[in-house]
Amino acid sequence: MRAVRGAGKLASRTFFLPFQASAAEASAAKTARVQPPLTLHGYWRSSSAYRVRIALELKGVSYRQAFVDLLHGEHHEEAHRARNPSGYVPALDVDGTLLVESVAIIEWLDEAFPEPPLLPRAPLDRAHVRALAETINSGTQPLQNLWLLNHFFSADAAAKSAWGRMVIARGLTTFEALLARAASEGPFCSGPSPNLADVMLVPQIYNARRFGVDLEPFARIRRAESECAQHPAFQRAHPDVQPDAQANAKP
Ligand SMILES: N[C@@H](CCC(=O)N[C@@H](CS)C(=O)NCC(=O)O)C(=O)O
Repeated sequence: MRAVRGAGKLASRTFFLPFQASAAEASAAKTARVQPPLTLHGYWRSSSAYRVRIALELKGVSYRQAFVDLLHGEHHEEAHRARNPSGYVPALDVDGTLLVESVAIIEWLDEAFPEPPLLPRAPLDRAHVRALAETINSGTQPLQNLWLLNHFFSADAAAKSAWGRMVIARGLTTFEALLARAASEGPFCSGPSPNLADVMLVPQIYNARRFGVDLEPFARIRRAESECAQHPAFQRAHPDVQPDAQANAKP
């Protein structure tokens, strides 16, 4: 496992109180100074680690990355199982406390660093965004993760691909219908700024492209994704710009 300090590009950011700081600025600077050291154990192409990178970047908190190479099976090693008993990435080390499960990690981040919020204020809107998140988190990604694909389809690359395309298209069909139901004006999944729904969607679209899913039927999803693609936090979190990204990597 390799570790790169400051891979989040914000690690060296210095916070100074402006001469006449507003209450919000003062509180943001205070939060930044007392931030615990964070280390994200992940892998460039892991969609679950990608979610956490996006959330960290949206929050503007500094973090370092340590890499667990899934292609070489490093996630099965004892050292990684000690971090995450499931053997999955990501795990976030918060000053010695290990957090696992990307959605739990993102919700912790949202509570520890409230600005900008990743969930809407109104309870019904929160339930909607959480439903979008779960459509990906429990309804789509677990059906196409490496473990499941290797377990059921290891010898049959074509069947593996067809299965992946089917389950991802199914999940995105639900996601698109939920977006339509809320009739948000966007341009993000549920309003004018990105939130948990976008954090979950973008990595799943990355996987959809890897599996060759036809995205044409998903107009609302494509709109939100193209808005996210222009957002610096999403750009910094993209797999291709991570220090452990491998040229010519196989899926
Ligand atoms: N529900 C977990 C899923 C984690 C997960 O599936 N991680 C994948 C990468 S995206 C992994 O480590 N896969 C290794 C494997 O399947 O063997 C989370 O959200 O953190």
